[in-house]
Amino acid sequence: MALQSASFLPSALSINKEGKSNVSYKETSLFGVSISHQLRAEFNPCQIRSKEERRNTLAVSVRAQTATTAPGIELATPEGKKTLRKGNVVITGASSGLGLATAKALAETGKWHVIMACRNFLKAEKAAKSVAISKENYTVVHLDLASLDSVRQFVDNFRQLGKPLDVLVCNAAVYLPTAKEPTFTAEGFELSVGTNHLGHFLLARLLLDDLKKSDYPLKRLIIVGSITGNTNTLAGNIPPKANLGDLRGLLGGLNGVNCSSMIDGGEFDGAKAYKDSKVCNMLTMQEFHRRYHEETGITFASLYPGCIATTGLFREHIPLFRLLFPPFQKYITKGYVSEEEAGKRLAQVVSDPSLTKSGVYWSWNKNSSSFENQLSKEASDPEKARKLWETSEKLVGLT
Ligand code: NDP
Ligand code: PMR
Repeated sequence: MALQSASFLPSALSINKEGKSNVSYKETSLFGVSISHQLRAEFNPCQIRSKEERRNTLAVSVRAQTATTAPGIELATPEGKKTLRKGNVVITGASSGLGLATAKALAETGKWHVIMACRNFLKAEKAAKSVAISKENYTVVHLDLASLDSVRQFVDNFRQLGKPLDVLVCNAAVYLPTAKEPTFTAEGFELSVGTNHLGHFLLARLLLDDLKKSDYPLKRLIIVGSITGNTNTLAGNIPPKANLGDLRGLLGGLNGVNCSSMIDGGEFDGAKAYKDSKVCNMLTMQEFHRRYHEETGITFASLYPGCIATTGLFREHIPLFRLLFPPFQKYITKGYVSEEEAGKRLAQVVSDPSLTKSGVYWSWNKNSSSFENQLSKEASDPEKARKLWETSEKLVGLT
């Protein structure tokens, strides 16, 4: 496929990195052209909420749930025919974009109950209503991946619902391409890697036990990856490129105080941090596969759903980027997919009985047919995956 071809970077596409001094302005780039713009005021309510406030939100969200007992795997119809019970799927970041479109695609089949794991309870409720997911097909449970306490609390709250876990989809992400300085999670990890990788790493590790217990025939753990983390593609060669190096920044805790906030130990770069986090997502999926597939029968998968250029992922980018990015992807790279189409693709990885192969990074061709894609050398390096796993375990307090 043309877009999956070998490394290629025309010099005209090179991106200049930031200027040094001005606090309210930074240099960034739009499609390879260097431009300046005023930074937005950074305000992240998740970061400033007190523990007390967070506990209250959790209490509210748990109260709003409808507890159900775990049904057996087969349900008898009035005619005595046995049918498969509804599957239960947890989707992180289901309040917008790909996560919401996937929740909708699965819920409307009537075969899935979607647990929307979201940091903003009201936004998630409104989002579910806006795409007409009916009440009996979803439950919102609070999850802020930028806080490991919240991840642990989510797992407790999920278990209190009394539903088995059949599929976990690690979808939520933040992308901070214009940030001049790093911001941090509750535990002090750089926000993009802390949220996209470490939060999901802890969540997936804790919920693995629940997946193991499920009696559902399709048990899956899916972590959303991306083309931009894969340097064996043109998109993955647009600077700044993903590169985890020897993980020295991660080993130091990504705190930006006595060590770098970047995994490779380099200077902070928000766009690179996102791409690095996607490499971590893809490596994590393969390490799960190596460690647990044979023993548990769980299918571990990652995917690149296409370029969904209209989602909230680009909310921190400059307005000009947000204006030009969708037509650029639609008419020039032809890599664009709508949220609806991308949602169907991820829903396919969740529920298609033919996509049972584990350890696969799925992509789709121009006819929207799925195929097993190749990961870059770094994103498929087993030694790096092992080191990432062991370091992440320590950071999230599992060892
Ligand atoms: P969106 O911004 O629309 O969705 C991201 C979701 O993540 C939102 O629901 C957001 O919540 C949630 N989220 C962010 N931070 C946290 C947190 N701390 N705790 C819990 N939830 C959080 O982006 P997309 O739908 O585009 O992104 C979904 C996935 O798809 C990501 O993994 C992304 O890397 C991947 N992807 C996207 C591509 C694209 O072209 N858009 C291409 C390839 C991969 P809230 O609504 O509260 O902000
Ligand atoms: Mg990219 C050739 C195809 C292609 C594809 C499929 C993408 C996907 N992009 C492609 C090409 C290019 N992009 C080219 C030629 C350029 C330079 C003009 C370019 C630029 C570009 C920028 C500045 N692209 C971007 C950005 C972003 O800020 C996005 C990003 O990297 O976010 C991390 C992005 C993306 N391009 C994509 C996809 C899917 C993204 C969103 C990234 C993601 O979610 O991983």
